[in-house]
Amino acid sequence: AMSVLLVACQNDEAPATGQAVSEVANTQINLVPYPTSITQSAGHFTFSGSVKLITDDNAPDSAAAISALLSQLGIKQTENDNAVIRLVIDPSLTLGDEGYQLAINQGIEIKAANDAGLFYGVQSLRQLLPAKAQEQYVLPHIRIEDQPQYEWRGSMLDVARNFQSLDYLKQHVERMASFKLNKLHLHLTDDQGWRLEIKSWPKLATVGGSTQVGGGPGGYYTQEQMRELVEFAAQHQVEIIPEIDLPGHTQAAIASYNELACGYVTESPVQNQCRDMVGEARLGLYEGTCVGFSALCTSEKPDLTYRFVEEVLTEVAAIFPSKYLHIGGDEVLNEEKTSFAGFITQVDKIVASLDREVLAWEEASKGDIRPSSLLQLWNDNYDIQPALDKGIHLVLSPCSYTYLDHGNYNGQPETYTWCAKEGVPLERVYSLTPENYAQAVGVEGAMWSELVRDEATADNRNWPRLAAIAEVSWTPQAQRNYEQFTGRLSELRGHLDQLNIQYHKEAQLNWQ
Ligand code: TNX
Repeated sequence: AMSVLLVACQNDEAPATGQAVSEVANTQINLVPYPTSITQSAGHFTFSGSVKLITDDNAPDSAAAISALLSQLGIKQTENDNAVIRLVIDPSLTLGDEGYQLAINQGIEIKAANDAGLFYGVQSLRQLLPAKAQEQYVLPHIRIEDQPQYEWRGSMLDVARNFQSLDYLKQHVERMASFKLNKLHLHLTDDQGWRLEIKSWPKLATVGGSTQVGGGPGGYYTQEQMRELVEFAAQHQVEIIPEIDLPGHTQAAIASYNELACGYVTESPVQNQCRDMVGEARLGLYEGTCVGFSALCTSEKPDLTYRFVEEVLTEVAAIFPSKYLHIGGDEVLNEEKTSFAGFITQVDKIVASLDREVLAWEEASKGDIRPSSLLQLWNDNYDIQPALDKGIHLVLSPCSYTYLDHGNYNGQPETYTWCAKEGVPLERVYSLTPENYAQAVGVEGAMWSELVRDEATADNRNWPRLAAIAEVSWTPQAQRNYEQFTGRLSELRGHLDQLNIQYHKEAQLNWQ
């Protein structure tokens, strides 16, 4: 009772900055993604260099997150402080698996039914507080109730075309978490690189991982490193979704084990400059950017092919605890070599035997996969209806809204334009309306990396557009408004700086 009284006294003080209370009551609340409901009332809560922090023993991730936030701002934790921040698990809350309630009044209290919800409450508090340490913090009296509309709020990194360091992946996880994104899809294998150690097929990594687009050293992750990432991500409420792209996009595997290939390539790859890929199959490493030419030789060598797939996926499942294993399935131009539909059906059986579900690109709808599978939609006009009729749900990555390897603006150098001639600007990303798609579980931004050679470029392509992906997947349509979104996001520039993000200096956010 004593401390409650002290807290109350502290909050009756006028803010040192001298604003009138009525002004504070109208504070613009710069949260991205925008929460379900905000109720602001007159008054403010003020604290300075220290707080008393009470966390919940059953919620280690949110406890770590709030401690990290306080130490970032140089706010000390003291036992008998008047200012109290409290995180409490309250199983009676009905805000879903990820929802939370954040109340700022006599102090700060975050409630949720579990650690994930509390963690997201902390992320909101992080955005309400200034990016950098200040002498005094003044927060409006506010009550936020919040929960996501969609369970899948994803970011895909293509680490196959160009390798990214483990440290960069961890950084990316932290940045995602601060915008409440929760699925990091790693495109681990492709023609230009195999990035995951597989102990039963060791050359996949040592040979298949030894280069990248344009040449260069490539690289791969050991299983131990990936386990470390999985754990780190879980502490940030991010699930790692591994993708092993099959049966096409497999040149790195073929270069490692030539016997996986048929002798020749029949279909010509889509792009004109790739016509000469037809003919005798390549057996070496590939550093170009053609797609669709490589394939496992399922039709002629089923035993070898399925043994390969089963041994690889068994190791993958042992590293990554995700419910879904992404098996690729995109852009196979030599369908008869791979017996494409039958192959997908068979791989689903392998995945089922591992107690997992299939996630695959939309073309995999040609196979007979379980209704519990997910398909990732990428062509804006693909006929996915037959899969929907089976009960299959969708991860939405329609390329003209979510392909972040396309330009932030019309004509941005080193970007693709095949899906959208004028690029995929922030406003375009924000205009995606997942509510218009049946059976969607959420949205994912895809950052293919043929043209992304370094971390600065990866950051530039992902940010700030991933913030729009976060809002369209978290916030219901009735509460989305581009003008307000840019107003809020624009104010969070310092927070992006704090995360060392080398974002695109978006003109619509006045970030020049
Ligand atoms: C298509 S979309 C691909 C990738 C490329 C990308 C480039 C899809 C499932 N596959 O292999 O990297 O275009 O934008």
